[in-house]
Amino acid sequence: MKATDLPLYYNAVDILERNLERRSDKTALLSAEREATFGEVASEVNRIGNALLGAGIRMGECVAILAPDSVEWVTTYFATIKIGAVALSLNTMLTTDEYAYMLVDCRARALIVHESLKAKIDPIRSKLPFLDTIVVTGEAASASSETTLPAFIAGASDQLATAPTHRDDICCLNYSSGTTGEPKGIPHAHKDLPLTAQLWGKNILGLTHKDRTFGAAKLFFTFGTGGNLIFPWYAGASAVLLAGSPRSIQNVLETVDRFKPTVLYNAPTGYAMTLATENFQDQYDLSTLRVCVSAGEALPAPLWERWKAATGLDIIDGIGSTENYHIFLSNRPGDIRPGSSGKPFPGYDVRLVDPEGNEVPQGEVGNLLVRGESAALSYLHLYEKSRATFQGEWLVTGDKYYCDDDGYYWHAGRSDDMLKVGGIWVSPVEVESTLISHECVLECAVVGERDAANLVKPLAYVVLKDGTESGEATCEQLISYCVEKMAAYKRPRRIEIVSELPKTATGKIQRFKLRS
Ligand code: 3UK
Repeated sequence: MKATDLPLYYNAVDILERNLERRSDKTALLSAEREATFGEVASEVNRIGNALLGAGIRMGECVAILAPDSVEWVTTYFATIKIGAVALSLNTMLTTDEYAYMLVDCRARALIVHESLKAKIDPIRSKLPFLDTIVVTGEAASASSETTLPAFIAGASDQLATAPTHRDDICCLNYSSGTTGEPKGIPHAHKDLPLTAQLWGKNILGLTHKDRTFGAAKLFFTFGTGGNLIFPWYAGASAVLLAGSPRSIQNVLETVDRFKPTVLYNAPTGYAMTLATENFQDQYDLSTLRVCVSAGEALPAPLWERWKAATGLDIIDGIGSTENYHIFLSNRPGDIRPGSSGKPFPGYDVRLVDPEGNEVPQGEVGNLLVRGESAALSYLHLYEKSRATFQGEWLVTGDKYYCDDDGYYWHAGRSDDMLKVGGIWVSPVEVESTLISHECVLECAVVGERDAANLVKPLAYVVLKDGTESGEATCEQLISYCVEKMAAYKRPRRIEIVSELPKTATGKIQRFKLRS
């Protein structure tokens, strides 16, 4: 499938509405809180869409969603897309400052926020001149003085015409962490949703209307939005949503046991954590699963083998990125090389090049470039970074790879210092600036350290100020300090107190020395 196979004027609400003719009464979403059929979702989408129009939201303007995975997340998302506005999916684990940056950067005009996350937005409301509509969702929302979702859509019609969007118009925006601070806004077009659904969801994963997907990857990541919403619906399948934390492996296993999905998405850590749960196969019924998917960071071969031995299930590891919307290099059912990211598949081409841009010899490590029609065209408001990443047809992934003699691609690290921890970006620079703001820290450097499952976790080398106690208590205190100041997943899992850091003659910290 090519982008030009889609109508010139195309709106991605099609992913939902294509199911109305034949499957209106089929359950589209399942969750502990609520279930909804395609018909019910579509009618709620129309009501929210009308309410957003009533609030003055125009085509191209941003509507932010900050909520746990839920039916309301999904209805708000598609309502925004249907009226031609841009759905901003916000990571629920960030800090107030990060939300301020994003909401200002994209000039969000409306925000749908869950009651449990509202406190993170309250302190910055006066700094958001464009944000004039805030709608609160959740059980207790009615007790607050804010507009609740039911109040917002009260009286709104369930009939709504689709905005005449071009297939290249932007429909959604996600922010991805940068090396040195500002998150990068990544805008995707309407066309990118059906394209990735067809190219990977249908052609590689083989999704059909008989499937039921579940992702420990949250909807606010495109790994989750694509894998656990867009792709199943494109194929007429249902999706299972989990509002709770996927970090609790019990939550994930209980959800599988209860809602019986056929496809499970997770990051490598999720599989490692499950395997570390004693007798998980006896406690939870996983027999409905036909295949598992791993992405976010490389899945080590031993983990693949242990999962296969414990469950009989294959894990399809594929590398994707927010810039490409989803997976662009992948293993596939019946053709898996454990430990590798598989092979390119129709719709995407890859190249491995040296720093000068020349193809590297077979078997050697090179920088991975990818070409495909689902790639974003630039970052929002970041001219220099955009030029470095989006080079004409080719996108610079920042990953190092080599290709074995049989054509399978193997991840060989990043070309920047960024870490993928539990499938989510952690910037060592950000963790370092947090640590350095602590009164006891003189200098520090953060690198990735491999744990028992061979997955990367942040490790901080810290030089303390004179007179500071260098015991375990200080390390614990520094870790708690990080949890207070940043999203908890960014905290160093271990702190090593050292008397000095290795440096170049010009005083630059030599991270590579610390890594070895
Ligand atoms: C790394 C992998 C080795 C790699 C994502 C699937 O992770 C996703 O998007 P992000 O923008 O990060 C992209 C970067 O993460 N990575 C992802 N998957 C793998 N490295 N093996 C893998 N299987 O560094 C890549 O450049 O957060 C993954 C689908 C949608 C996504 N957004």
